[in-house]
Amino acid sequence: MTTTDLRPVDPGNLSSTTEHIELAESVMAHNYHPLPVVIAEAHGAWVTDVEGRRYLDALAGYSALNFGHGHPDLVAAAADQLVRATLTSRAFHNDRLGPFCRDLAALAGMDLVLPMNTGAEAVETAIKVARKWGYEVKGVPDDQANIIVAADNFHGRTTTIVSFSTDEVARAGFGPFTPGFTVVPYGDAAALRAAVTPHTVAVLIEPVQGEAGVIVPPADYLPAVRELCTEQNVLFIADEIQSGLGRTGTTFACELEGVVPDMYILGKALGGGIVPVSAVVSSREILGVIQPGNHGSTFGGNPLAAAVGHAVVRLLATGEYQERAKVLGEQLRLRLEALVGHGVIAVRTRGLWAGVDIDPALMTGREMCERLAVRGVLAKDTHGSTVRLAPPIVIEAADLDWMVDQFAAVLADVT
Ligand code: IF1
Repeated sequence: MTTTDLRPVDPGNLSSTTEHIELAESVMAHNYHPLPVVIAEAHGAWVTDVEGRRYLDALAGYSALNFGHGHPDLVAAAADQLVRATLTSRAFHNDRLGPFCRDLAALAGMDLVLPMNTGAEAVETAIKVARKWGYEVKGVPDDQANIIVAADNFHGRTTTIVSFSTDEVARAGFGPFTPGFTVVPYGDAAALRAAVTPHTVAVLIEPVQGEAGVIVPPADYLPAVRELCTEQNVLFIADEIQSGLGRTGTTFACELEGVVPDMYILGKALGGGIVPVSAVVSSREILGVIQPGNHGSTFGGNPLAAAVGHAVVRLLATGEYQERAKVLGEQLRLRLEALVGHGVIAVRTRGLWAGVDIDPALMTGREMCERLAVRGVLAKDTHGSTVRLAPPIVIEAADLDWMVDQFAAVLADVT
């Protein structure tokens, strides 16, 4: 934990947390219910609020900050590119995009990359690619393509994506919904097999479900999905937007089960926490169905995004961060498992990523996060009593211990 690199906070015209929150709430749509912390600076695994208080960031931008706030290599790549060229449009080539896509494809063991910006856009891209592949390669009759998804999924917020959400808060009020999706229980290979029809073009799943509470499927699930998709000529699309790029101790969560999907959907950490960068990465046969005019984006593949994304790929190519997530993840797992029976009902971990179910008789996940914030740890709850812990991979081992100490202290206060 270093304080020397932190400059004094400049609060501008707003001096207190309350004033900032009052302003924000008076001028913003109410689509979030943030914890009452107003962040002004962030370095590595730590953030500082407008009043100079420091917090350990145990959410890491929902894993968009796998490499921490302000990673020197990523900031350097961005700063260098900022003064060269930031946006060209895809109407012209730029000198950053080819090298980025070449190295991202190599990292993923695939052929082609389709760059976009946000995760939801990349999911939409994958859906379009799968449908077009279904009509042109598989021979599905026009407008009959079906994609199988899992219950409790989270893939983004567009109208099509919420069409196959099972979360009523995310979905209700936004119809009419896009047809062409079938929902089956997560982790149940037999249910998946039963849902496949001749019109099925893809299975779209998270290899570990994030929003659902860091749900790790049974060990034989992803291999069974792979086998079924191969056998039935169906694309296996892995949404690795949250699980991918080092978090689980491997480059992709699918690797943990020795499985290679047909398409990876990447986002979050691909932008290094600096700019939104997402991508679909797949084989030439599959992504080759996209022709000029079929798909695109004003910002997708811009040189600033490509420079930062390329720097992220270079960090991952060393394997250093994956290894660190694995080692620290083991420390996190051991420490959290020791809390089971002491206010914690269950813990699920995958690398440096944990879902902790708190005894609902003690408090909600939200209350736990409020109490953690008072103790200097920023985390986010999900579904009632679950708290997600996913600090930046650059976190120091001692800080990781301190984080769990705060978690244990909150529980000790109420048990
Ligand atoms: C929110 C959750 C995390 C994702 C997966 C696609 C996307 C996401 C697996 C879309 C986005 C986010 C978005 C954020 C909260 C968050 C989240 F709780 F909702 F599920 F991370 F845990 N696939 N996840 O996790 O990516 O378009 O946002 O770039 O929407 O409130 P995006």
